[in-house]
Amino acid sequence: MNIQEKMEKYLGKPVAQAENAEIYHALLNIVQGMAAENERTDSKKKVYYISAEFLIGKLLSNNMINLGIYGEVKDILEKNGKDIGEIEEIEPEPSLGNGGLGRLAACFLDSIATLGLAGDGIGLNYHLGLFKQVFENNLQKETPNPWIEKDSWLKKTDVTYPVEFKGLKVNARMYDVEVTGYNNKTNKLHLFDLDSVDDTIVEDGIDFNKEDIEKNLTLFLYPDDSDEQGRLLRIYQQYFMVSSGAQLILDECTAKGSNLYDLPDYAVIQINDTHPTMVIPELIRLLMARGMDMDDAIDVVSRTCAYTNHTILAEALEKWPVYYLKKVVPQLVPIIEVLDDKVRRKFEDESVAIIDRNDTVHMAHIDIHYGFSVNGVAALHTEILKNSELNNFYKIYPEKFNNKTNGITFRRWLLHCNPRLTAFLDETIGEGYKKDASELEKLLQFKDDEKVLEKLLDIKRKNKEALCAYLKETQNVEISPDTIFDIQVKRLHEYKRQQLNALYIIDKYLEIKAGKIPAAPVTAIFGAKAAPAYVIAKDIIHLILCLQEIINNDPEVSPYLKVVMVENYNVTKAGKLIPACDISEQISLASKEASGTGNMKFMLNGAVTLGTEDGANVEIHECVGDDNIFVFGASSDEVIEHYAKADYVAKDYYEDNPAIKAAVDFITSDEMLEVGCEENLERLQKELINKDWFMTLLDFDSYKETKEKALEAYADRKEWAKKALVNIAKAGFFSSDRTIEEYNRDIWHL
Ligand code: 26Q
Repeated sequence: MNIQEKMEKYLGKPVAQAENAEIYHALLNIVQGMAAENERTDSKKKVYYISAEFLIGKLLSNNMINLGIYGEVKDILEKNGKDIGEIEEIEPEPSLGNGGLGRLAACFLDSIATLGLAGDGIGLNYHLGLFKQVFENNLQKETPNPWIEKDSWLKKTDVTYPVEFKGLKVNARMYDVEVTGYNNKTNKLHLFDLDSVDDTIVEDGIDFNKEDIEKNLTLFLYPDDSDEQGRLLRIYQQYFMVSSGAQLILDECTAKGSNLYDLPDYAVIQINDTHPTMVIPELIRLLMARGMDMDDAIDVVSRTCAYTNHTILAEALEKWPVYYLKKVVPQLVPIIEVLDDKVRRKFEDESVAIIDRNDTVHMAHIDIHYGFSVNGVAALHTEILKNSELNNFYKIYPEKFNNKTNGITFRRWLLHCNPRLTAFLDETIGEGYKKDASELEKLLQFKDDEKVLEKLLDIKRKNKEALCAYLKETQNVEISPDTIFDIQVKRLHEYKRQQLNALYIIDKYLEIKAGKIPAAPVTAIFGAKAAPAYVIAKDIIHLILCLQEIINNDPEVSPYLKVVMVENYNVTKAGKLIPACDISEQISLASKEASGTGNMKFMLNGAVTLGTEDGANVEIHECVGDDNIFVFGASSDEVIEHYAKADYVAKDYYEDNPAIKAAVDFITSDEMLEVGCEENLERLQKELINKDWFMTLLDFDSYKETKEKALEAYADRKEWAKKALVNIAKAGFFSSDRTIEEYNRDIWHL
């Protein structure tokens, strides 16, 4: 049966007569069938990528691309008067992650399957993804974000495991999502869930009531904030995930013939940040329950587990009071105490202890002592871990530390999101780059080819027009493709410095009002969710929304400058924004962004980076050279020194620099107060003047100067097209296929 026949068999009618929703369900069903037929047969050793987040995004089109049927389906739909874009709209987006870390896990699953490696994901089946963001009165409001329908990518399995908490025993059920490889076999993402979760309750802050936990356990994904509320439920979630995952791993390995003493020959567990760290004591506990000595169990587990660190922000490193663990998982506490005791016997240094003097468990310390590998996610980040943040551990275990610079899957972030560029690359350099991303460098030979450069500009133009139409339809904003699209999309966090971009916009607004007309009109586009309890982050969103209202409605200014805050930024919207970008804003305070992966997506789609020497920006800079990136700001060494000496005083910059003063003062001007809330704006202004922990004002001049250079450079269209070409050509290094090959070569050894 061909695909059209399969569709019509499922539909019971011709494609032309079916509704979009019916077609979506038909395709879902067909794709699931094809994916299942392609299932990988297990090899002896397998990697388990365990993560509290898998930000997989919509799956239909990506799976069709990977199965090689996307073009055919698109044609069938077209012939029957249907549009694949409209079918894609029907699929709800599973937002099972906060941002970079969760999206990285999704890209990795794609690459593991594409490279034909045996590797499955283990995570949680949240019923509500990260909240849906709506704007009201220029403020962010959070609303529930359900995604599970009767018919979805989730397949209920018969696999269940008992999970025991203090005073409560539950059953975990495994659901599987198929992970298709590009022209290759299908792996699995295992998501554990409770059968008893109640989707109708949307409340936070539960107590120890058994029923509460049974109804709530997998209901929510926790936003990456430092909110105290609900932290206990997070421990419940984490333990539920790792206990089910550990039981699955032991079952699969024993079924393949492991006697458990040889577990490392059968399994390697990659721990995605500290969220799954309890898998270490839990595995030790389960091995002991199966008759192993504690020392043997510790040794086996230590040779099975590897840890990835994704942050150096102290406030994001997970620490749990022993008292919390005693309340939820008392069975792990004696094990963690032994692990701590062994560390304390070996090392006098208090800073490497697992349980500190305040009876708090440092989760990362468990991973480092009792895992065999510790990796950072970009070269600079790994160096900072080794030389400062984790230096005391590096001195003990230099051989454990290694770098794995992040990557992105080109199937989603090029083939799917940018079909125009993909088709052009196919024609120009052949299709080899789809399996070997380094072949993108073939494009370099066309660096001076006028036709190629024109074509790249033409593709960008069309992508910008498509984005204009999309924003008009979804948000009723009008922007022009004749302006420079300057885009900053990522989670809202002070260290990522959306406020620096906003201060630049205010400065520009004030210049235009004073009669200084810019040479090139700019559209500044933002997209960002702030964690609900992160007050200053929400104030920054408020600032941007107020600027949007003031600037876009000012006839003197809006011909030259517009601001768009895209509502509910998510994976789907990223796919529409990134191909339309001219300037990619990557402006975190140097040393603070572990890697960034948005930076790579923009580069691959021919945007030019305006960025600090932070995270993977440093490697992007090395790849494209000085002429094809705009770099500004204090270096990470300078920043680290400022922190060490505590010598950065924001107020000095505010008082000594008239442009900074004017921009910061504007935050509470009459114009702003007319559209905004005094409380929020004043709080943000005070924060910038009196604290500015992420040194926004320090980099303001350098940012402004460099951004002006980028905007000027844009005017020379041919030179700009060359920059875009070099960025695309050099993006091969940032394929997650390369990253996964390195994980396998250095850590997993599959
Ligand atoms: C912790 C405790 C309680 C509740 C939530 C959390 C929590 C949840 C998510 C803490 C952190 C996260 C996510 C972190 C994250 O996304 N880090 C990003 O990881 C990317 C992939 O490596 C990097 O590219 C980014 O630089 C890094 O910020």
